[in-house]
Amino acid sequence: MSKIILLGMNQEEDTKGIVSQNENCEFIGIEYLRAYAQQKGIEVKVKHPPQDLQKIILGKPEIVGFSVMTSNYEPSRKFSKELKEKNPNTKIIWGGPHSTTCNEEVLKEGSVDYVVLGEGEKTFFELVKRIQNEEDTSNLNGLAFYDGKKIIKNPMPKRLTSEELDSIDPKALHQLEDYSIFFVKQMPHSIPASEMNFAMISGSRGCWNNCSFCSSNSMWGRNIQYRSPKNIVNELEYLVNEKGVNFVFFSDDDFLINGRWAESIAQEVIQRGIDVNLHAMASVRSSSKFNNYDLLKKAGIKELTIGMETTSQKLIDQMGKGYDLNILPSVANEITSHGIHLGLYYMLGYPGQTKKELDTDYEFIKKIPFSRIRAVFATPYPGTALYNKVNNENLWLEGYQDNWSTFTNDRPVIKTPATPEELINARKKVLSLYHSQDYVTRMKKMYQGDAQSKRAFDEFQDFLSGAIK
Ligand code: B12
Ligand code: SF4
Repeated sequence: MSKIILLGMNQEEDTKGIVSQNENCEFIGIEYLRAYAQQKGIEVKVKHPPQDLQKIILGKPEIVGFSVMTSNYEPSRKFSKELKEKNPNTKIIWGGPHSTTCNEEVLKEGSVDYVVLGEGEKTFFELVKRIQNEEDTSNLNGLAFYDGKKIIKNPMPKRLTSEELDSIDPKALHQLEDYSIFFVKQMPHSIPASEMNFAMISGSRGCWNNCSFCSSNSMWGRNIQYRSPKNIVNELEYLVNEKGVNFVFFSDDDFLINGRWAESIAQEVIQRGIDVNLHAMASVRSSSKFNNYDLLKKAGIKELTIGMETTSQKLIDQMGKGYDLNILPSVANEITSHGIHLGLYYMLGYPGQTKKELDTDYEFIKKIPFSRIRAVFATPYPGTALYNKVNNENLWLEGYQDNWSTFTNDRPVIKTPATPEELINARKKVLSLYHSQDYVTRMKKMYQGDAQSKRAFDEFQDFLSGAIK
């Protein structure tokens, strides 16, 4: 058993929920920690999801790190507690968005020794080194811990530079043998989930915006660090050639915010003749300014998912999304006119949302040529303006305040003028657009002559019949 282990636990609640049963992805954050430490001579094992927890306990590891989002807080807490009780000498370190924003609550639980705040590579490496050398850890930037009397929270560390990010070797980053364990079921095109060998690539860190519901900002601030296009494509090439990966999800918050950078990546992919299905996310604003979709299509970008979130201008403004709803149809048509599938992020149940607004959403979305819609219930993640608003105005639905394991996006948790039943029905109604003649005709037109895409569509229809009743 390895002495240092990093874990990404699965969420326990809503595992049958429409969003939650959709995907199983690489926890790229802990892969980065492992790669960075390994390049500096410290061996670390990554397990996501961990298969045999008892085996980990019996192995008496020296250090165990947990990557914690709100949705997997509860299983991470439970296992940390058990681990600490059975192996009091094991040092337990938490990191990730939930640990960063809720570090005090996490440390008060008692089983976590250290919380690493924000970007983790430098702090994690230095912390492990100091633990192993029995050196003082108390002045380490990016660290929160309990000193026996109070919780100490040191300043955030300096972010990794582009050069430092580029220095992480893709071979050290992606060490799994089998990428077929990962899937995204709700991709009705390009490649069936059952045939996916799926990996994540993180080309940049941080986002320019500060949307009220998003915790990206409390992790990274608003400063974006980009890796170089060549370095990103080295990673892609390695995944495709050495690991048999055929589907890659760019986890960048806004892939198109720097259009030149996105174009350079696409040019490099085309020049090297890499054949792979790519997916990226972008904001409505950046995609409205981008004008080289043909290039993206040639490079293998099969879907671009944009952060629409709602179709009420009032709510768009309250969310701080900063786009004009009137541009959305033309952005959507522009993307699809180049043969790129359009994905929509759609959020229901934002404070103040009425049944009438939900009906308007449906009518609006009906006219947008989407291939995929990811419909989630607004969820106030700690560290966000939305969380503060819901707390200050006591907008929690009964039983949900800080009930972290229910924060899966698969159920309403906020009080709105629309009732929870109306929200759930509105989501079903929007998702029923997948069965509409319009949608089926549109998809058939897009996959014409492409047998793999046709299989993807058929498999998606099977998934739908189980997921949306
Ligand atoms: C890509 C992505 C996904 C992917 C992949 C998720 C995955 N398993 O990795 C998909 C689409 C599947 C997804 C799903 C969900 N996601 Co998501 N996702 C992202 C996104 C955009 C990028 C994540 C990423 O790859 N970052 C790049 C890596 C390098 O950073 P990182 O993972 O944060 O890791 C660094 C640090 O956090 C830290 N760190 C992380 N773990 C650890 C552990 C230790 C021990 C240490 C020391 C440090 C450390 O060091 C790492 C390296 O610097 C982020 C937003 C963001 N910008 O981070 C949201 C984000 C992480 N997701 C979020 C949410 C809510 C979800 C869902 C719950 C939503 C849903 N129900 O649909 C699900 C949860 C699924 C699950 N259980 O895995 C939230 C989390 C908020 C919160 N407080 O929990 C985020 C922050 C976005 C937001 N809305 O605010 N997501
Ligand atoms: S644009 Fe996306 S990643 Fe950036 S703050 Fe808004 S929701 Fe978060």
